[in-house]
Amino acid sequence: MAATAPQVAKTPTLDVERVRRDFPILDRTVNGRPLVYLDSGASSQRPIAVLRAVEEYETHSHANIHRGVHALSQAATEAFEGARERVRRFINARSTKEVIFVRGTTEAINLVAQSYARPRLKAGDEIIVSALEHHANIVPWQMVCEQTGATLKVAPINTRGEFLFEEYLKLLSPRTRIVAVAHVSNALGTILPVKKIVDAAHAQGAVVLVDGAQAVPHSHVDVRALGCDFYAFSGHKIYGPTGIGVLYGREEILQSMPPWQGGGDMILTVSFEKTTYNDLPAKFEAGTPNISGAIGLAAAMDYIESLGLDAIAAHEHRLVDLASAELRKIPGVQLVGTAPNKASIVSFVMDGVHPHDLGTILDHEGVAVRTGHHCAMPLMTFLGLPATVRASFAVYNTEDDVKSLVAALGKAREVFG
Ligand code: C6P
Repeated sequence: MAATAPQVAKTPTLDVERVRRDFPILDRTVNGRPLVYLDSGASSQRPIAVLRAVEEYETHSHANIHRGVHALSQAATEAFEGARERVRRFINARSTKEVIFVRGTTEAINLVAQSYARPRLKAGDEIIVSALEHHANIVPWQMVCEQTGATLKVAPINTRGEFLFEEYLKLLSPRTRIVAVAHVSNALGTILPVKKIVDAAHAQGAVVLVDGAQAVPHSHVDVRALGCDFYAFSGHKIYGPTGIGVLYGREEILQSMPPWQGGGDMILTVSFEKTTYNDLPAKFEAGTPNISGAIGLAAAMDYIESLGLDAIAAHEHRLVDLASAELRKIPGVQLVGTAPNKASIVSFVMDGVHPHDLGTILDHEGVAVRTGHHCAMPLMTFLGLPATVRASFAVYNTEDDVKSLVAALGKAREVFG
């Protein structure tokens, strides 16, 4: 019998040059140099498909939704609700009732803090966050603790930026009511073991919110497979518009929560004696929403899936590995955050040069990076650093972008001696 050929796993590939043609902004120059955009962790650029979808809607179909019997209002409502269904499929939620449109990750987390946590928590209850959280996943919980007397606990990390799962388990107890963790750290790129974190929290009866702002652009997110109770993300980091984001919540939990904001669309009936509230998801969407934002977000999801999330992830991993290897070769440069399991982000510092000065020099060379504490001041304090330089990669970045970053750092080394 002929031997069967060994199965070789096929790495999905991307035609990056073709992808780059979808992003007109990448053709521009900055300070006389071709733009090298390495700040997609802050906000990614939008492909023509998203720009067109928004323009098309604004030009030809705009009206307010859920309100008019006229054709335009119905078309706008259909497009908006179609976008909700698109999001549902993207994250594999059970129902569109579980997809709440919000302004972004920050608003999603505040909604959960004020509508889920505030009415339930009391002195003696505990909320656990990790040590690497963005301020958006710290401050809303601190506010709830002030309002209710609950206590905030911090699950530690090590100096490589890895989440210490065993230490987290020690913090969990029947007092734990909420666990709120990032899926991917915005400052270091660490991928957290979210499924394990969720399972352990559920075993103690706690609910889990996952801040997925830095995860959705880089990997398949399946909220049902993760088993999380809430999942939050922003449109503008996933090639969509600003001012739109998503809160996923498990239906039975969302049903049990009171509305967060009051106004139009979230009501069924209003009288001065008694107001009744609309069903999900409208209950959490008071007022006119960002209609074109939702439509743009849906177009971004179509775009990403047309390229393939596996191909995107594999491409970005190659760039992170290349950048990490090249930066390690530069004298005086230290990588910050060296967890083996990382997504799309390389943070670093250079001896004797403040990250802001480095960022300015890189900008002169056309290289856009983010410098600072990355809205993660407690993480910076833990690492003993005021700030880092962060290069964050997206589907349109290339090996040449990494070379430009390295060359610009060489210039900085010359300037600072
Ligand atoms: N991080 C960054 O450069 P908003 O601003 O609501 O869209 O997202 C807030 C947020 C929440 N969680 C994480 C993990 C994030 O990365 C962000 C936004 C940007 O890292 C801007 S500070």
